[in-house]
Amino acid sequence: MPTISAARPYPYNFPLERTALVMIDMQRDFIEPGGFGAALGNDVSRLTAIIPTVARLLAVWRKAGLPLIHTRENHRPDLSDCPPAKLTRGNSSLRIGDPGPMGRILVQGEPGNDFVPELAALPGELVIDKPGKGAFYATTLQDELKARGITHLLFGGVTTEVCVQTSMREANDRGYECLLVEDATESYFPEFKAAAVEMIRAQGAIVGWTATTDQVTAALAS
Ligand code: C5J
Repeated sequence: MPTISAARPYPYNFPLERTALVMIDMQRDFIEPGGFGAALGNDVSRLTAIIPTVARLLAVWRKAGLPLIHTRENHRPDLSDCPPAKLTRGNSSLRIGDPGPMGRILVQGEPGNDFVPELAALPGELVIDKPGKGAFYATTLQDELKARGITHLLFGGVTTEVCVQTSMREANDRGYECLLVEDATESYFPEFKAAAVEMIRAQGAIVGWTATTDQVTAALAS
């Protein structure tokens, strides 16, 4: 079984046949100017900067032939799956469902809702559309993981303290052994990312472990 010896707070073992990588919301709506993230007043450049690292992680994972799951935060075109509290929240004139430069904000099928081109899902890879911040809420993710016998999950994606951390906590509560790939995730706020990474691995991995893309790569090569 591969081990990431340098994982924090202590080494992380993952059985290859029971481990999946979950890449959270690497969508144009969060990462490119003109999307939901930018509409909320965020500078997206921190998120754009991790695209090459995430692409490297995906390439290593695919080469190893391991299951890769991508998520997208979005809503049906009639917004029937969007709670009013989410719809009215925000500090911008552009809200979920409104037309923006990349189509309707956070709506399924719109150009902005797609993955950034460098990180597109390949045929055969599972894509989970999720109406919430967590990847388990109102989705088939847990059934899909059970069907594949998955017990260990590595996480990357955006944003660290919102959809990534929420999904990781949901997974941890469901009994999955979770690890956050810390340079394959990012936040609009560096201090929030730093705090989330610390919270996850604090108290003896209370939510899970953390490691870098290089450390994951080295463990897979060994
Ligand atoms: C947010 C996400 N930040 N994917 N979504 O609204 O983290």
